[in-house]
Amino acid sequence: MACKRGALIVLEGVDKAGKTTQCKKLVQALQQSGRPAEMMRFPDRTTTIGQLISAYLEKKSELEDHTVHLLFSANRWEMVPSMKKKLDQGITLVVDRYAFSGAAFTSAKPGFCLDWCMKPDVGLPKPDLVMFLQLSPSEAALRGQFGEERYETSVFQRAVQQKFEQLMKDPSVNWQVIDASQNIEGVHNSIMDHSLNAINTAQDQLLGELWK
Ligand code: Z5A
Repeated sequence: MACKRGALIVLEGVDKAGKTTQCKKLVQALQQSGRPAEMMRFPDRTTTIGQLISAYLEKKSELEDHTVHLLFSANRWEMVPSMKKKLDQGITLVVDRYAFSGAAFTSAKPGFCLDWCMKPDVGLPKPDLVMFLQLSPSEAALRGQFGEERYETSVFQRAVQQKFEQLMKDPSVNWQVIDASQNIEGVHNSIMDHSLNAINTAQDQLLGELWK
């Protein structure tokens, strides 16, 4: 490593928990404090694979459930070379959803187990910090109706939440639960504290491999 590496920071959470809002605020705050930072999001709908996923989420196409699961994972793997390059350059990556969403969403479907769903993402760059934005379904409902996309129903979101709870029991991942019912500034302050700790710790450590 020529310089101290950046940290890989992931935000996960249920629908409308404020992930995108907080990723943007975090990147802005880090940049303003002189720390190089960039935002990424999964799915990344800009690539060829991402466009297949986007059409599926928008219900413009149908894909077999295993197939779309593997496409979500491939969409992460295709970004790994550029992620590693940026982290090596000292850039902190703030990521809106990652492999945990992949495993939680597919394993909430009938006939899938969490173990199988995690397999395609084993070995991805391991986040230095994963913050789960916790918000009750009633509080999420106050933030507006569900959209038109696939998966945006309260029954499915409850099943996804349970899968996230199972994933959070894994001590090999640095999970932090954030109370997302606070106002936007309050949530941001908690996220900033955890992120600064992770950035300081990560700079002297090698990047790990997820679930290995
Ligand atoms: N998916 C999958 O199946 N497999 C995978 O591997 C991956 C994803 C990676 C992608 O959706 C879908 O793909 C997603 C999971 C699945 N399906 N679902 N559901 P996406 O990433 O394109 O969009 P999203 O993640 O569903 O966005 P979201 O959850 O709806 O929103 P959010 O990012 O958590 O929240 P937000 O956009 O920042 O805020 C929502 C609203 O709340 C907005 O009006 C804000 O102004 C407001 N807000 C935010 N924070 C607050 C606070 N603190 N107080 C009050 N109001 C607030």
